[in-house]
Amino acid sequence: MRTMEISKFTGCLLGTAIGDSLGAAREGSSEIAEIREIGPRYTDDTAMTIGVAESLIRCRGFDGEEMARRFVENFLREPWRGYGAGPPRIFTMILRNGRRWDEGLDRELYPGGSFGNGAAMRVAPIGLFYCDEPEKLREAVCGASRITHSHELAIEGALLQAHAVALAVRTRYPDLNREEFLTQVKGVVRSEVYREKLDAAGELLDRRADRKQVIQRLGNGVEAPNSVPTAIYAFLASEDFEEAVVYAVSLGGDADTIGAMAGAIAGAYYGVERIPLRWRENCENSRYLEELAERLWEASRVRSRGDRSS
Ligand code: RVK
Ligand code: MG
Ligand code: MG
Repeated sequence: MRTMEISKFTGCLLGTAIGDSLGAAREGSSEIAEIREIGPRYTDDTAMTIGVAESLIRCRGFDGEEMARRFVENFLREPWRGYGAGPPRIFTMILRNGRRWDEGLDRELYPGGSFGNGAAMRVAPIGLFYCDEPEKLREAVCGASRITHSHELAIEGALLQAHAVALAVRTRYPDLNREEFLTQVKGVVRSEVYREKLDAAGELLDRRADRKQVIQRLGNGVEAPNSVPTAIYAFLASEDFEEAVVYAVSLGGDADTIGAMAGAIAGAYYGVERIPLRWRENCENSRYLEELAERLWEASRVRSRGDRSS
């Protein structure tokens, strides 16, 4: 059990970095045959995923103030990771102006807050950590999103992605039932836009649609509703890890992020040993990501043991 769970946690974090690096290296190509090698660097998606994992480990669960501090510190160390427009401005408000993490600071940048995919792209460690506690998962995802993304659509996108990761961890390879997976994640969303997208994903899976139709119906943009369902679809439309991330990246648009999210779900289902060795060896910081996955798994076990004994 231990070995399988750690393999899934590791697959998820490495899968994020690999999908991200593959998308970052894509350079406009949409020909599947040309998308084979990952780039030397991952981007903000993985950098922020690392911040979420580090914070969960250190606090043995979600702590908004500490997670925001981790985001700021990691950003200051590597500001060149290709962050979205909003988060660095929010980090400045926290750092220089002493603003609190839970003030909904993104509402000062976007009317109603940001619905970018930045909350969903980094949420995978929460899906891992709370994989068998849906209520705690929801609470942590909402809190972690609000640091930079308080728009309902960004939060729902992050919830959907976190639940997809949690479900992928709980689904033993090769037992995936694609229809059942889609039905279960659909149960998490409340807004019409996500329900419609997930319904469309089911129809597209049934008729083995081409990429043009997939992009048209699901989207490939930087907005959460135009990328989270697309990443879930890429996972479900594929037969192995490699196909899932290559397909996700081939859809273009926000390729690093759709690649990262598809990679997180696929890695959590297939486990690290089913990720091609050449990618595992060439992925930036892979040793640290592996170590982080193991520590996250240990922290999640300690926490659930603590819950049972209290
Ligand atoms: C560079 C109108 C809105 C909006 C609103 C749009 C990295 C804006 C990663 C904004 C990801 C963009 C990506 C991103 C993650 C959001 N009205 N437009 N209310 N809310 N947008 O700034 O962390 O690549 O066009 O919050 O979500 O790889 O520029 O950043 O691809 O979404 O950035 O939203 O970005 P932000 P983010
Ligand atoms: Mg990025
Ligand atoms: Mg991106």
